[in-house]
Amino acid sequence: MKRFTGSNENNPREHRCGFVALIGRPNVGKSSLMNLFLREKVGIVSAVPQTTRHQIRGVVHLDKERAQIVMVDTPGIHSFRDPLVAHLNTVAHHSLEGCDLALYVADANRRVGREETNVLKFLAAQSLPVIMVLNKIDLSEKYVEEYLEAWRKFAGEDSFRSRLKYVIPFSAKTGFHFGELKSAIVECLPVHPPFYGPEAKTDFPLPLRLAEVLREKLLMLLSQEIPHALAVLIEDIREEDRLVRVRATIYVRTASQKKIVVGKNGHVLKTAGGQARKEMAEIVGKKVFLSTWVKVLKEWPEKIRILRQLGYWWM
Ligand SMILES: Nc1nc2c(ncn2[C@@H]2O[C@H](COP(=O)(O)OP(=O)(O)OP(=O)(O)O)[C@@H](O)[C@H]2O)c(=O)[nH]1
Ligand SMILES: [Mg+2]
Repeated sequence: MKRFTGSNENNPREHRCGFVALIGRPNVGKSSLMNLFLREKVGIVSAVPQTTRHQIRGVVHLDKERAQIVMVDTPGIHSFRDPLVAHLNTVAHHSLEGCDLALYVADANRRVGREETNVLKFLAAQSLPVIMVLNKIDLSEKYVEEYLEAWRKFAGEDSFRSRLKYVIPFSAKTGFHFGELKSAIVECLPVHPPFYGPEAKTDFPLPLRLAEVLREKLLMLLSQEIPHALAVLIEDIREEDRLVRVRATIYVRTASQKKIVVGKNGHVLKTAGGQARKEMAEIVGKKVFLSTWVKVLKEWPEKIRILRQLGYWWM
């Protein structure tokens, strides 16, 4: 492992700034890592894979280090195939365009499997410098060596030396090696003035951000088979003097899924709605009145129109 030299020690007047893509398999902790850097929850986090469905940019202002990191969170790269998943993979792949650095995030607790190998091969075919972040080190560091070997095998020994800038055991949960990762990222960024003003946090549009908050609360309450079938669309946001009215439609694929999402006597929907309302209020800075509607639309993941409305499709 290489030495961490810290940001702009050599020339304190220089400012560094660049785009950093978070790339990895689903569920390894990419959004958790970004939220830790932003000190705010911008991307939603859950225990089920395929939580992130958008490319989300978050701006990390590091005044002391004279740097600005623009982090680009991406959906985890999958092997599974359907139009939504194909789209998620496309988002992840396109996220590297225009980036200065890739953070390859892996779960140090899990063996390098087939999906991981796909991610490694994809990264190996690029030319960006890479920092390997071996996350969830608070749980164990069992497979650290295996990941290093896998990089050598799939990206080649030369690239291991030239492109892999750092390997950092990390924990997005405890913040272990946060300072080291921060310094390593800054060191890899080009000298450039800030892209964003001091107030900027994210360019993730408000309706999508609010939709994600409600989807996260539902993911937290629901069982494993629902997540892929679930989508949230914010139909309307109306600002009044003292409150903001938000109208949301929750899409599911079958009537039985609707039953689960609504819950007995509406319990699931009420609980998720209540939790989402509080978090939405923090985002909009006003009290939120949230109304929700659950709609069954079997083929929503195949309907380009719906995917477009949901912000999952931009072509
Ligand atoms: N123990 C532990 N859990 C973590 C850590 N980082 C993330 N997690 C958990 O791992 C799960 C997945 O985290 P996410 O941040 O949603 O993962 P992701 O890579 O963004 O997942 P996708 O959006 O599905 O690609 C959540 O339950 C997190 O709380 C960590 O460092 N340690
Ligand atoms: Mg995510």
